[in-house]
This record gives sequence, C-alpha cells and structure tokens, in this order.
Amino acid sequence: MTSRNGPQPLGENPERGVLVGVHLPSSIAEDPPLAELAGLAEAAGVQVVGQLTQRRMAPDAATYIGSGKLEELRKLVKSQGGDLVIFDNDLSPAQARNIEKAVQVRVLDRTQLILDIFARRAQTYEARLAVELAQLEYTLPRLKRMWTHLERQTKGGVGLRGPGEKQLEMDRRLIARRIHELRTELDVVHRRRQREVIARKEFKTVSLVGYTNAGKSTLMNALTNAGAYVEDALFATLDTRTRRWQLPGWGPVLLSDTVGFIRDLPHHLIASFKATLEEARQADLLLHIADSSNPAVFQQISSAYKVLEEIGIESKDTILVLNKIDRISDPARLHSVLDRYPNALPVSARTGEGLAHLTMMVADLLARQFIEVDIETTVGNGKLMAFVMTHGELIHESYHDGDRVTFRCRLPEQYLAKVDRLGGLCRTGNGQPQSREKPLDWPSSSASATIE
Ligand SMILES: Nc1nc2c(ncn2[C@@H]2O[C@H](COP(=O)(O)OP(=O)(O)OP(=O)(O)O)[C@@H](O)[C@H]2O)c(=O)[nH]1
Ligand SMILES: [Mg+2]
Repeated sequence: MTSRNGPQPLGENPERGVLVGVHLPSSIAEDPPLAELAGLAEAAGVQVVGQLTQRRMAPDAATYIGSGKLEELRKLVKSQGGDLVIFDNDLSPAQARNIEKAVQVRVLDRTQLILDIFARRAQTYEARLAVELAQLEYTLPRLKRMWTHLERQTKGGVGLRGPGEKQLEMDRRLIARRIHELRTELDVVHRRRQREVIARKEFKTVSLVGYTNAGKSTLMNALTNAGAYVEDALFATLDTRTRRWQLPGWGPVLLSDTVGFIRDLPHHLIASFKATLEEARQADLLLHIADSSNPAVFQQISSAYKVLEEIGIESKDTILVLNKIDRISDPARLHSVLDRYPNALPVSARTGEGLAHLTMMVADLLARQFIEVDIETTVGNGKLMAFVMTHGELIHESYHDGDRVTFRCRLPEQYLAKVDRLGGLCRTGNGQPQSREKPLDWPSSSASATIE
C-alpha cells in the first residue's frame, strides 16, 4: 500500500496560478472559499499564488467577472508573477478569450483543470482512451478560439478563407476522426468489461463509490488487503479494481474500487468513463463513502448522489458510509451528519472502527435481496425464462415428465408473485439465501481477468 499524507510536493518550477471564483446565487458556499479548486490546482502541479472571489447575481456575458474585478485580477496576476488564471466556474470560449486578452496569461476553467489531472494520472489503456476522448470533445468546439489567437499573434489579419481557416477545417476533421476512433475503441472495451462483469454474476458484487479523497481505496485495503493506491490528493484512483472480499458468515463477494466523483464533474468525462463505471452499474450493492471530517461533507454527499443519478444507478441499494470519524474532534459535527442521514454508518478505514458493523450490514442487505427458488413450468415458457434471466441468476435446469422443466435460480423475493403470473410454480425451500448456506467457489479463469 502506498500512503502519503499532506499535499503532494510540487515539481521544480511549478506553474504559478491565480484562482478565481464567482459566487452565484446557485453556488454552494465553501469554507474556506476555493479550497477544492486549490486542491485540484495542486493535483495538477500548480502552485497557488493568489485568490480572488466575487459575488454576482449572474456571470458577466463577456468576461464572467465584472470589469472592476477583471482589472483587480490583472494586477494580482502581475504582482504575483502568475503564469495562469484558473476559474472555479466553467467559461464559454469567448469569455476565456476576453479574460486572456485582459490578463495576458493563460486562462483555464474548472473542466480543463479536471481534464488535465485525469490526463496526468491516467495509467491504464482504458483510462488513457477515456481521457483523450474527453479532452478532444472539450477541444473541438473551442478550436476556433485557439486559431484566432494564433492568427493574431503570428500573422496579424488573415483573410476570411486564408490558411488559418483551411488549417482549422483540417484540424477539425482530424479531431472528429480521432473522436470516432476513440469512441469505437472504448465501446469495445466497454463491451468486454460488461462481459467480464456478467461472467462474475454468480458472485454478489459490492462497489465503492463516492467523492474523491473520501477514503474508498483505503477502505478497500482495510477490508480486503488489496494494496490499492492511496494518496491524500484528488483523483488518486482512475481505474477500477476488483477484489475478493470474504464476508464473515456469508462467503466471498467481489468488492470494486473506482474513480472518485467531484461536484460538476464534466459530462464528457462521465461519458468517457462509462466502461470504468460498469462495475458500479452492475453492482448488487453500493457503498457510498463520504469523508465525514470534511467541512463540505453535505455538499460532497449530494454531489456524489448527483453523479450516481447521471450514470443511472441512484436507485440501487446503498449504504452511506461516513468515513474518517477518527479525524472528528467535535462529536456534534458527526451528529449533525447523522441527523441528516440517520441510516449512515460511521467508520474509520484508518483505525478499523465500525468496519465489523459495516461488514454485517453488507451481509444482511445482500441476504435480503435474493432467495433461492425452484421454479417449475412448461418447457416452452420463454417469457418466464427471459424474466428469470433478466432479474435473477439461473443455477441449473432439469427436465422431467415430458414437457415440464424446473429451474433452480436466485431471484429477488419481490418477483415471486410475477413468476406466478407468468405461469411458474415456485418452491422456496427453507427460504434461506443460498450463499449463506453454501459459499460459492472463486470465479473461473475467464471471469477473473480483472480481479487482482
Ligand atoms: N484520518 C483518516 N484518514 C483517512 C481515512 N481513510 C482514508 N484516509 C486518508 O484520506 C486520503 C485519501 O484516501 P484514499 O483512500 O486515496 O481516497 P479515495 O476515496 O480512494 O480517493 P480517490 O481515489 O482520489 O477518489 C489518504 O490520505 C488516506 O490516508 C480514515 O478513516 N481516517
Ligand atoms: Mg482511490
């Protein structure tokens, strides 16, 4: 396990960044202001040399901040020797261009910063593909802006159909082609991933999800000795890892750790990381990990729920896990979170407090979901068969008495009535969940390809 506390050391000559945040009526208050953007800047290797905030009812159409603030920013950049300005808000291409003109250094917005961090940290083939796709999709509509700049700097006024325009068109086509290639390749990766995940369906799967830096990888290590990469930095993990987790009194289940979420996670990124998030999508149970010691914990929890909603898995069975309770010195703080989320479970992945309780809760919830049943029906009852395959897991089938078949399967209890309606006769035995009676074997080699 790699563990490092405290901020990541910056390189030899880090770029010097000035942060800007505009607080709109819809914005969430942050205390201290711009703390998360500073963390993101640090993760991108930028040294923060100044900060500026402004309250506005609405962004200025041309420059996002007002003209007085823009002048203040220009002076701050100059006095601090800033190399770039980073906005906490997303800028339109025109706004970025106008601000750049005024401050005379590069201007990045929050999305670009996040894309940059992902690009730095992507290590596997899949993560690299996903990041490149997200970057190109972000760049394509902004190409004009880059060319307009270049023309002005190098050539002065170029005619309407001059070389810049032709080059721009060529670049656009090249980028569009590359986007197409990447999408196709990612689609292949996604389908392969889906097959792998489905092949492991005989195991219950539990996925760790939640805000970046909440402690997902640390918890994975604490529960499974996984040796996952842990760092006190935003977006330490970009890839999915799946490990065997021996649940006491239950048997083995699969536990996955994956990329962390952040508020306003760029849409391109969510779409590109679809394959990586497949494990969470297919999971039987989600463990939503939150850093209860973070002053922004409420905002982080709701941001994570929002991302889950965006990827369409918000209605899965979920345990909200309040991690890092060892860092909370004032019990009232934890109580205020528990008041809002009474079913949440306080734990510390670092000290192990609460983990036995968590394990019990997971086993309990999994047990409640499925029961093993024998369903007897006629051989030609394709509708019922399809229903079982969609909602449950077929264990085996046996044919008897001419046109009768019995299939043994695991099915959520609430579907038994539907089985009856589809012409199936259910026998539930002792009603105990099958996995409790007989722990399953470890997956076959084809299914264990991505399990470490
Ligand atoms: N005090 C304390 N620190 C913790 C605990 N759990 C995790 N941490 C620390 O929090 C930081 C982030 O932990 P990670 O496990 O990398 O967090 P993550 O959710 O996997 O983060 P990403 O991969 O970036 O999304 C590390 O410095 C951990 O050592 C805990 O229970 N208590
Ligand atoms: Mg992690």
